[in-house]
Amino acid sequence: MSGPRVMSVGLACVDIVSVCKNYPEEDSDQRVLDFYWQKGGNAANTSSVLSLLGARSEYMGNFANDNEMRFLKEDFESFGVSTAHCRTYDTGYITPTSIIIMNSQNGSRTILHASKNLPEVTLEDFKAVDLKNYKWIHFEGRPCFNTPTYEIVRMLAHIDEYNQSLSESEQVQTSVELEKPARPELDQLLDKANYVFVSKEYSQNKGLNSKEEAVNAFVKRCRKGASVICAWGEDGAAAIDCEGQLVTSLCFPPEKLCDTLAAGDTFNAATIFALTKGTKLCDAITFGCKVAGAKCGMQGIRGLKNINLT
Ligand SMILES: Nc1ncnc2c1ncn2[C@@H]1O[C@H](COP(=O)(O)OP(=O)(O)OP(=O)(O)O)[C@@H](O)[C@H]1O
Ligand SMILES: *[C@@H]1O[C@H](CO)[C@@H](O)[C@H](O)[C@H]1NC(C)=O
Ligand SMILES: *[C@@H]1O[C@H](CO)[C@@H](O)[C@H](O)[C@H]1NC(C)=O
Ligand SMILES: CC(=O)N[C@H]1CO[C@H](CO)[C@@H](O)[C@@H]1O
Repeated sequence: MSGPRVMSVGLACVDIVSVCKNYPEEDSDQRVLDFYWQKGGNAANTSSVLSLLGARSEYMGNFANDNEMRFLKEDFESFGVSTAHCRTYDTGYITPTSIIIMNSQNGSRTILHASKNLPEVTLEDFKAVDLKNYKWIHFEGRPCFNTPTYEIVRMLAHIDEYNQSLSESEQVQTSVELEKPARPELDQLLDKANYVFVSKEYSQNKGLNSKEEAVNAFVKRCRKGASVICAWGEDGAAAIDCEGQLVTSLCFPPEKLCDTLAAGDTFNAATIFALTKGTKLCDAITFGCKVAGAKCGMQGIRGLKNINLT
């Protein structure tokens, strides 16, 4: 595969899904209708979609040394996503796993997260990445656990330092995704990257009630020349470009709505993909909405490999 290399840094986890006829009674015993494992995590999904669209895509995150990790590695491989810079922690760690009980009557999902503090990626690990091989590095806004330093901030500063002496075309572009509202530390990332993706949830939590309100508010906290992008479910997406211009896109509903999980990750991946090709921000978010809309019309994301967008 050729073309620019794109890295997504963040979490990969395993969702173990049991689809049940009804939500089970406590202490009962029954067969399930369906059972499967699925790779999850925002950065993991984003890197997979980038690869499906034709980017040279790499995922960077930490692995535990267990069967779930082997499942994840195989899954990344099946998407053609490199995991060359992932670090494996040997003993005492488990892959973050969610047990999901899906009620087939109404689709309700009961989720049990299991996470034993698999460490976050650190600047020290990230320094092994030869930045000259990458066009774009995307960071999932992760929580800052019990460490005194916020490693994502340090990694972004490291990229800035690298960029400083380079011409614009040689610089590595950076983006961050701020999705989960209950993490005030994510605010620190607003002015640290070139492109900032803020989610609807994240915006609503700050009292912002539309995609336009959101980008107008957040751009004031981004750094000079940065762009802010906000997807808003069926209301499409908005962005403010580096010149302060507001641009919007409608959503592109599929013929039949099938599965909206990971629509946000798909939007982010498709928008980044378009931007790496030099597409203008306005057209990039429209492409993002088209691909995300197509994703909503299919189960999972693999079908994105064959979509034909007009
Ligand atoms: N019902 C829908 N029909 C068509 N497109 C949709 C629909 N919902 C979301 N999208 C598209 O997906 C994009 C991303 O939406 P959004 O971020 O709100 O998804 P989400 O449901 O939060 O996804 P995730 O499950 O990844 O968190 C939107 O900009 C829109 O283009
Ligand atoms: C699904 O049904 C259960 C009761 O069986 C109910 O508690 C739950 O709120 C419902 N969820 C949704 C999403 O409708
Ligand atoms: C990742 O994508 C899968 C579908 O391929 C989905 O089930 C899962 O919820 C997604 N994870 C996130 C964090 O969006
Ligand atoms: C593309 C990009 O993010 N360039 C940044 C590289 O770092 C300098 C600071 O050292 C920023 O000013 C650029 O915006």
